[in-house]
Amino acid sequence: MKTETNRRPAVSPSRRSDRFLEAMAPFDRVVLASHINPDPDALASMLGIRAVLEHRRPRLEVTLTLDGMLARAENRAMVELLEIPLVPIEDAPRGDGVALVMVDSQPHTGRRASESITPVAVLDHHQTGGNLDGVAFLDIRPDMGATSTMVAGYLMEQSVPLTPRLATALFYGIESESIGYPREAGPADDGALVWLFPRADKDLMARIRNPRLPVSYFATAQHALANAFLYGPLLVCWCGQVPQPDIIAELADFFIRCDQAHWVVAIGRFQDQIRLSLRTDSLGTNSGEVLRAVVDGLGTAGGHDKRAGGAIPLSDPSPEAIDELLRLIRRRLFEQLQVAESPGRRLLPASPTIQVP
Ligand SMILES: [Mn+2]
Repeated sequence: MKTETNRRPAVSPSRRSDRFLEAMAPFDRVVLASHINPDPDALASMLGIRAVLEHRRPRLEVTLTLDGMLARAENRAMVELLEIPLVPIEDAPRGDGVALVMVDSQPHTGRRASESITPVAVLDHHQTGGNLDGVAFLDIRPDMGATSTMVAGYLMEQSVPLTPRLATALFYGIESESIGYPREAGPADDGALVWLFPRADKDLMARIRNPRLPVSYFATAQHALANAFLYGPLLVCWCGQVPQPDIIAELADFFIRCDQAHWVVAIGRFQDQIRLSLRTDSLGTNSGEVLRAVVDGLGTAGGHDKRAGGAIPLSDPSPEAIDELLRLIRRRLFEQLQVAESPGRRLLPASPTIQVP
């Protein structure tokens, strides 16, 4: 009698989480990785996938990794308060029997420090156009507002018991990803938020949302306010040398609420890179594509409808070279956004200072 034990079943399991677990079956270790400088969605997604794996494969070893740094104070608070154990990506186990699972990111999109290993599984909600050759399991759903929403679905499907910390992480992962107006979230995200909220630790959540901020945060905000310029509907702010890279995105989110601006580009220097964040106040334009065109040949960029980020390595860090680069970026922005060339005007006059009262 012919055995068929080595053949895949004629009908694959229909639930995504079952197919994900099937892809993990040959492995005894799993390394979870995300994009560089992980955000709450990336961190929560790793935590959630670990919970799915630990529930269904208790003897599996699962490692969560950190690529780059925890930049935002909120992200550092999340990792500390929820006790998320992160191993630097370069120290993670590798080799035979180890499956790399990538969440909230895709291979070869410029969002990672190294691409030396092809993942076995990729879960993401971005339209980043990664190179997915050789990836056994794919779950990429651009209609989802957060990878955490997809992972919450896996937890529900697999009846994984939800700890308050995991619920807090996933709730914050979705919330922080869908903040602002118009919202980039849909019914699935809202359904997940409704499921998670009663189970989350609201005190921990409040502490994560409101971490203490260093003075350098306010200094960068001051620099950006003093160096914000309007070119028609485009607001460009120069943040200067920044203490951590995510503050550029934070300031872009701050300025897009300005009633004079429909587009915001925040630009700053972090180490040997120029970082950019692009925001728009309406849906229907692909910010990621706009920013990719702006940095074409200079660096990398990616993003969603309303929000995009990019980086340009500085080959020449002299002030003249940086000025030249900024002029080029501005010209390309005008072109991409069809904004007429104009000299630009300062958003704010110089701020008067008073004596220490
Ligand atoms: Mn995300």
